[in-house]
Amino acid sequence: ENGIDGWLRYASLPRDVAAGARIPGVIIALNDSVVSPIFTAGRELQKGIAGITGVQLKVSSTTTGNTSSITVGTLDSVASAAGQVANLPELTGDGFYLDTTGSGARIIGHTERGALYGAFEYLSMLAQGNFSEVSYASNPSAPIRWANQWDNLDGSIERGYAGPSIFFKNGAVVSDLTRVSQYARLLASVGINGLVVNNVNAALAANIPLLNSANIAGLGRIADAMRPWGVRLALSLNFDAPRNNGGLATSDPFDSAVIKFWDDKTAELYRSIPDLAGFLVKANSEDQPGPLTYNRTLADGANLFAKALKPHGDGLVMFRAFVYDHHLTEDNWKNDRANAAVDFFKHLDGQFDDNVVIQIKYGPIDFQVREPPSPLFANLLQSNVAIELQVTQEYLGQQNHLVYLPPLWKTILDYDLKVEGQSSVIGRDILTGHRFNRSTNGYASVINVGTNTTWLGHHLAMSNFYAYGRLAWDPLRDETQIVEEWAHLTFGSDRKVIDTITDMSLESWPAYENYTGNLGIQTLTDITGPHYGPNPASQDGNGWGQWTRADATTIGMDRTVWNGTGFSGQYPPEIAAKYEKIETTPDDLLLWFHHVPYTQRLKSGKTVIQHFYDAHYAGAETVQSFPERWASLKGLIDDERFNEVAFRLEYQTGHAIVWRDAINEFYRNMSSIPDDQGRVGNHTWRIEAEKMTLSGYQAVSVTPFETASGRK
Ligand code: BDP
Repeated sequence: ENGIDGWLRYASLPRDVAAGARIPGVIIALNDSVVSPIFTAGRELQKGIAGITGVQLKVSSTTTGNTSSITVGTLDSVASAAGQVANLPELTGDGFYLDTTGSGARIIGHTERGALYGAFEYLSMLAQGNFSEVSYASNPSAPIRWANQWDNLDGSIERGYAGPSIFFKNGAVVSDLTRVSQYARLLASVGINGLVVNNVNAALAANIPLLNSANIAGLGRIADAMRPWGVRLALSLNFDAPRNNGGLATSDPFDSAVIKFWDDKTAELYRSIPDLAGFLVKANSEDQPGPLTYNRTLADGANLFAKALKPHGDGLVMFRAFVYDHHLTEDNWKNDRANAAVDFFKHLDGQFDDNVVIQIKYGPIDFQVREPPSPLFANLLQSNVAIELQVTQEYLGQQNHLVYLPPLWKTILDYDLKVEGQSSVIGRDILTGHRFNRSTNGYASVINVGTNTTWLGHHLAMSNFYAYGRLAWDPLRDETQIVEEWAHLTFGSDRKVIDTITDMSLESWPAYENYTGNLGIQTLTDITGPHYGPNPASQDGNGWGQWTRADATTIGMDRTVWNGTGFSGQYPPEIAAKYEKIETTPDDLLLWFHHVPYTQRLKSGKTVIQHFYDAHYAGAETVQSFPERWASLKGLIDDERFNEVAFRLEYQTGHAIVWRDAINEFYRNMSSIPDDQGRVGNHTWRIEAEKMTLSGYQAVSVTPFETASGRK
């Protein structure tokens, strides 16, 4: 059990449970083309049922007499093989109908991809020992359900924590694409239908050869490997490719040679990838080129690609709203990176072509442990939008820490922005397209799997991948139910195993927030490096704009309209009014919106500084219990995964203490206010290196000082 099958293990059911199985006699998959998701569904059903129940079924592509069958197809193919389907509920998008009443099972997709999703749903039921009779339709909340990989052509992955790329090596597409089809299988099983395979930083020198003919052929092979799973390939583009690859003097989107370059390149891509899903563009941000470089608007840039895609079908331009100046100066009190997305995009609303989608990070800064929702969701009423999440745990422990993310995502998806005074819940109303009548909205998440057999580096991190797909399909789904289901599929039916993993997972994000950055101050990791360990000092005094504005007496960013950066005014009036005042701002975002003394009282009655101290102790204490709770599962799951997870949880307990003490010491040092419990500085549970007998080592001074005791 090395993790390679993720939640698709199809482990055999315990004998007593398997005894209840009603397995039809044959699988009928109504398309025999090997690239069809329906063909794939037939094979997957065969494999899954054999694993789960031990029954080896035949797969046929035509109806076979009277034997009870599992029939999988689209509405048309099922109707022509077995007659009209009566009382079929409404199907939309990649939706499916699953009917297990009677002697067989019928799986009907609104699209071929939908049929495959229905097969996975049926297998998920069986794998959980559920043989009940069901008859229902399930439709996706939105058409765009994509994953993003930040893979570079040299095989490295930006913010990837599980080894090198499964797609690229040494400047080219790898020859063995086995892992790519395995990845596509996992993606398809949770309803993901598009994958951007390369880094958004497409103008990095290493990535410039992406559009040469050998690589376009390689991308075609990747698309071929994913097609049977209904996963379409998309690419991140370098805005300066006309200059870098086309030998032109400019990349100005209005220049006719530039337009021709993109038209020709797009046509060439479609020859290799006939079902290309589209492009992802990071423009004018963090040193990437873009239309502003040529005095054109961001909309002009996005529409350039939209027009190149248009003649070929339904390809989309995912244009990122992550545009900001990373050379901001702190001298001006009003400078605020959080304002950037609305400042750059609001006035362009209505100017994007209909196949452009604005891809918006969940919060206004950058995947922090807690952020308010991006106000851009309330400011684009005439544009397609998608939310951008991160499964890869940049800022959030890099898969060395267990952090189950759906509770964080839910703070955004369940948020009601009350646009124009009407209910505007981000997941339910905005991303579905219902609120502003959009038909091309949805989801993207940076996943960044690598060649490690665990995919993400930590077996337990896979719940985030699984949950991402589930929530993109249905943002109203309950995060507890999702992790229980995932744990059942991944580790088996033992109740203690499921409950322990579920409880630890649900406690993990609040704990991580507690031992990193509290009250909306952001994660407090280093800013210029790997975004991993504690380094609160690095937050200020740089151009990136993730500032805390902490000094000897006060902390927090004043983002009010009346006195601060004006950010709160980017929300609709009701929301803006709430954040404008300290009294109505919830504690967990206090320091996001306000600059206050360390002695400011929270709604809880504690001061800000004492909350910091207490939260850091509480968070670290929660994760100290993880190894012991995990140890109680020994023998209930396989040793290989048991040991690997135990190792990571043990590491997390240690790193949580490093975090706890580093942040507490830093702010005690800065504020000179002692912990009223007398703990800070005492390093409970810690063994100091300088107290050990060191052989072959010597103590040295450490920067930042607070990450070591006694500064050594
Ligand atoms: C930041 C990452 C950087 C990405 C950037 C982005 O640190 O690696 O390139 O976001 O999303 O969080 O473009």
